[in-house]
Amino acid sequence: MKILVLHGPNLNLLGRREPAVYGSTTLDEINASLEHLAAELGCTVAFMQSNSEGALIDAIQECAGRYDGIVINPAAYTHTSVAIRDALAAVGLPFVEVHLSNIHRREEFRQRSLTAALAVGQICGFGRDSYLLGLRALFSYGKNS
Ligand code: CA2
Repeated sequence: MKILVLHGPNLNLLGRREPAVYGSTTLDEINASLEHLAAELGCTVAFMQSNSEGALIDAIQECAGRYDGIVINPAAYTHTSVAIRDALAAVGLPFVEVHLSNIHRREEFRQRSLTAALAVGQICGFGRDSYLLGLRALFSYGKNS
């Protein structure tokens, strides 16, 4: 099973800014943990981060025929991007939406996700573990379907 992990805008700053909100773990450290877990599960993971909506959409479209599923943190685009939602719908692959913070206990504008209704599920509020739980969940969903 091949899974793409997509990180949205500003997540490249993780561990370097706003540690009180997003923790002190860097994106490279999150990716390394995911690599480790993927090896344990017996699947492969690839990673992509972009601050650009169009680049994220291109990456989602390019998943067709290459990946079996997507773990995505669309970051701020979660709350705004009909285009990312449409790309996820068009590619038709199972995906899990993850967030470091619990978006449901934050500002009202963060509580709405345009993508979650298309996802297999959403995991939020567990920091780095949201990604690890997301990978585990997508892997077992894929194995059982
Ligand atoms: O909790 C999450 O994972 C979010 O997707 C993170 C987004 C935010 O817009 C969503 O509402 C929830 C923000 C990512 C920005 O990450 C930063 C990391 C360090 C410093 C500044 C921003």
